[in-house]
Amino acid sequence: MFKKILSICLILLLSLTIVAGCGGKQAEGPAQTGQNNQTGNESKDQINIRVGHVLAPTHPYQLGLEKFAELVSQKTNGKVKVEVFHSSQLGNERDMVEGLQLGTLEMTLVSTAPLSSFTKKFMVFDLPFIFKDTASARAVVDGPIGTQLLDSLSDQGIIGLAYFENGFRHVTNNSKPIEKPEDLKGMKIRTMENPVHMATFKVMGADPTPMAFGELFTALQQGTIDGQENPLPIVETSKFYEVQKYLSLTGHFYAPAPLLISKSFFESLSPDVQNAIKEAAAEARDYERKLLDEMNAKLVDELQKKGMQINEVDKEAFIKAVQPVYTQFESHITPELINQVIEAQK
Ligand code: EAX
Repeated sequence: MFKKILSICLILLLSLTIVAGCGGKQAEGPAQTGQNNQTGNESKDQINIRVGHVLAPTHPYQLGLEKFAELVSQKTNGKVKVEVFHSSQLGNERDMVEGLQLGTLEMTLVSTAPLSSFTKKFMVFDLPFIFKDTASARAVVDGPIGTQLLDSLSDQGIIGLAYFENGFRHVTNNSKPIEKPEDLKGMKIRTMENPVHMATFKVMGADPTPMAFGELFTALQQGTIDGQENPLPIVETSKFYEVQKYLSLTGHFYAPAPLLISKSFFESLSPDVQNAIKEAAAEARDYERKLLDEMNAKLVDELQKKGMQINEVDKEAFIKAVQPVYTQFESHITPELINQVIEAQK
């Protein structure tokens, strides 16, 4: 009897020491990355940054971020390691932006459209046809207006580093070429989760269906939606040409893509590391845009070769049809900011 009690006590003691041993290690692992940085104690420790995005590993988002990682490592003599996660591995765009606020994620690259639910003024960039061409759009986002909007994210616990680019968005679908707004009548078109985007397709008679990017390919494949709208590099790298027949060059929205970092994380870094990150962001932005320009120069031909039927549209008819959207969102964006963006392109 005594022996039995003794062995039970011994087993209990043993398992208690094992449990105590495990408990210590877990706390250390993933959290350390952030925690270590958050405490600003960067002495000899490696600083690890995770940056997430939702697009394919062949898209300029990924290639631009890999360039960013390379530059940050160079500028910090290997002290800062940036790991890039593509294809929504770290969540959809909205999740990742919230992750920056909570400090559970260090960085993300997203289109501006999801930011309208964090700062309404960003909707000025979502207004249809507000930008006349790529050069004008880049000048506006890199100028005082774009900078002011990025800075406005600071109250939300987010720091905007630079504007990468997604680009001008075009409509694809499986039923017919879209030449004028009425052709969209009754079509179920996937949009980003953004009120201006949805209102724009609604006013043209379509049935806007907001959806996270990660669900889009399957929805097109299964035919739960008729079409979607994205820039050509996404139609190519996300293989939408496999599930969509018609591509109509509407160019209705220009999508800037800001590179964002968690404010609490950024402020835990030393000034030299902060500067390295800012410099690398600007250089990688230019690199990403150059890749997009090279891709866009040849994609109409390539997508045609891959079987897509591509058409130009009656742009004036589209611009006329979407004017009510400006009136609808003027109070949220302010007429002053809308005019500033238009004037800045003159
Ligand atoms: O920012 O969701 C979309 O259609 C966007 O183009 C994508 O999230 C990239």
